Formats: sequence, structure tokens, C-alpha cells
Amino acid sequence: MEREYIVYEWIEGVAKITLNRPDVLNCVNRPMAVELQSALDEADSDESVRAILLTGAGRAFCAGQDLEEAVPKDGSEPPSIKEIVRVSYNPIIRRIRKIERPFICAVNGVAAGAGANIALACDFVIASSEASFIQAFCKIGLIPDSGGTYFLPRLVGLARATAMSMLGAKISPQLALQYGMIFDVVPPEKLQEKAFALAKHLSTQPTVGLALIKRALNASLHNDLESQLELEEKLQGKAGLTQDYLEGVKAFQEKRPPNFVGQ
Ligand code: T3D
Repeated sequence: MEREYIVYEWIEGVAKITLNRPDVLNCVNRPMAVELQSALDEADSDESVRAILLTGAGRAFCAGQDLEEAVPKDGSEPPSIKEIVRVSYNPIIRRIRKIERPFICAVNGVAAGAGANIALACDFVIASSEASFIQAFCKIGLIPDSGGTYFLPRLVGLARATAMSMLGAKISPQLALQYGMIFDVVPPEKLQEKAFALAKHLSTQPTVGLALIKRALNASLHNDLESQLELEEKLQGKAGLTQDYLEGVKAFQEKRPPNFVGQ
């Protein structure tokens, strides 16, 4: 698929996906949402992709929904907001959680509205020290979508999730780190290097094992202990059948670094 608003690159086993509408802070219009969904599908269907890195071009990560598209200035009929959420955002969030590869989000600048919540749905969020997170929805009469009302309270607790959602304040990456919302904060000039190094590292790890960890952690967000213990038993059984498990144990016994093949 030809893509205008998304750059897709395969780099040493890592699919790097860049949101690319820098003039409007990478805000998401319908074509961009379609292209992002197709880029995620391309990464998912490529077995040589063992980690996925998401970032933004220019000074922002993503300013959420394109408000020019949501409410056209020329007075033409706006698309239904419910429909935008259904066809643009929900499929992106589902893919980020269901695609069983580690997702690393390099938040290079402001992440607002759906842009913030696309980042928070990823497995690792590394932010530039000049980035920010804004649950901007309340400022225009909307509610956090793109999984915001699901992930935020689980990441930071109900009190902080409520404050962020109802006040829409700009959250610094340092505060986000302190709250447990993100994984790391790095200087802006180091962001892409550090995020790629993490993605590259993950791409050399036991890919099936990491996929099963993601599946177990997804389920833990709603399971009780008994169900989770049963799931762990089942998934550990699968992990123990992989080539990489045998290689990991063998490498340990032979006192050498493992060579994981991702199977
Ligand atoms: O249909 C639906 O609405 C349902 C889906 C909802 C999901 C959502 O994401 S709702 C939330 C939508 N996003 C926002 O409300 C954020 C809007 N943007 C901002 O508040 C600010 O731009 C930022 C705080 C993110 C950054 O501020 P600043 O001062 O660094 O930049 P700026 O000057 O405001 O923006 C630069 C340009 O990007 C500017 O265009 P211009 O004046 O240079 O031609 C601005 O209009 C444009 N831009 C930024 N965000 C959006 C946008 N254009 C359209 N839509 C945007 N979301």
C-alpha cells in the first residue's frame, strides 16, 4: 500500500512506524488511521519483524484526532464521532494489544488526546524529556477514548486518572515516569537511539516467550488470581516447548550468551 502519512521501515528485525504529518503535529485524519492500521498489519504478517517501534516526525508525537476533519470549518456535515472512534481508533488500539510483538513507543514531543492513549497502549513508552502527555478530550467536551479510560486508571490509579481526564493538564514526562505511566525519560537527542536500541534488543530475545508474556499480562488486567494461575500454567507449557527455551537453558549451562531464533 502506498502511504502518504505513515513511514514504514524494516530495520534489522524492527518495524519502525513513523506518524508523518509534522505540520499539524501528526494529528490523525481518516487516511492516516487507515495507513497506520495497514502498517501494523504489515508488521504483524512479517515473521522477520520481532519488535515494533512507533514514533512521530517533527516536534510532536501526535496531537490526537484531526479537529479540522472532525468539525470542518467550511460548515460541511461532520463525520459521526462515534464512527471515527469505531473505524479509526479502536482498531489501532486492538492491534497494539493483540499483535504479539513488543511495541516500543518513542514519544518525541507532545502526545495529546488519542495520541497520548495510542502511546499508553504500547508495551514500553520512552519519552523525550521535552515531551508531554495531555488528556485533551475534556477541553472539547469529549471523554478519553483509544483505551484511555481503560489503561489510565490501571497505570496511575483512579485519583490521578480522574484528575488527568477531567482537568486535561499537561503532564511532564518526569511526572509520568514518577506516576508509573511510562517506562523511561531520556534527553531528546538520545531518544531515537535509545528507543531503537531497546527495540533491537527485544528483537533478539525469545519472541514466542515475549508474545506469551504479553498475552498473560493482557489477561491479568481483568482476570482473578485463579484464572491467571491457570493461564500461566497453560502458557508456560507452550513457552517450554519452544526452541528458544532449550537454547536459553543450554546457553546457561554452557556459560555462553544465548542465540535466540524467535521460535
Ligand atoms: O472526532 C473526534 O473528535 C473523536 C475522536 C477523538 C480523539 C481525540 O484525539 S480528541 C482530542 C483532539 N486533540 C486535541 O484536542 C489537541 C489539539 N491540539 C492542541 O491542543 C495543541 O495543538 C497542542 C497542545 C497539542 C500543541 O500546542 P502547540 O502550541 O505546541 O501547537 P499548535 O500551534 O497548537 O499546533 C501547531 C499546528 O498544528 C497548528 O496549525 P497551524 O496554526 O500551524 O496551521 C494547529 O492548528 C495544528 N494542530 C494541532 N493539533 C491539531 C491540529 N490541527 C488539527 N487537529 C489537531 N488535533
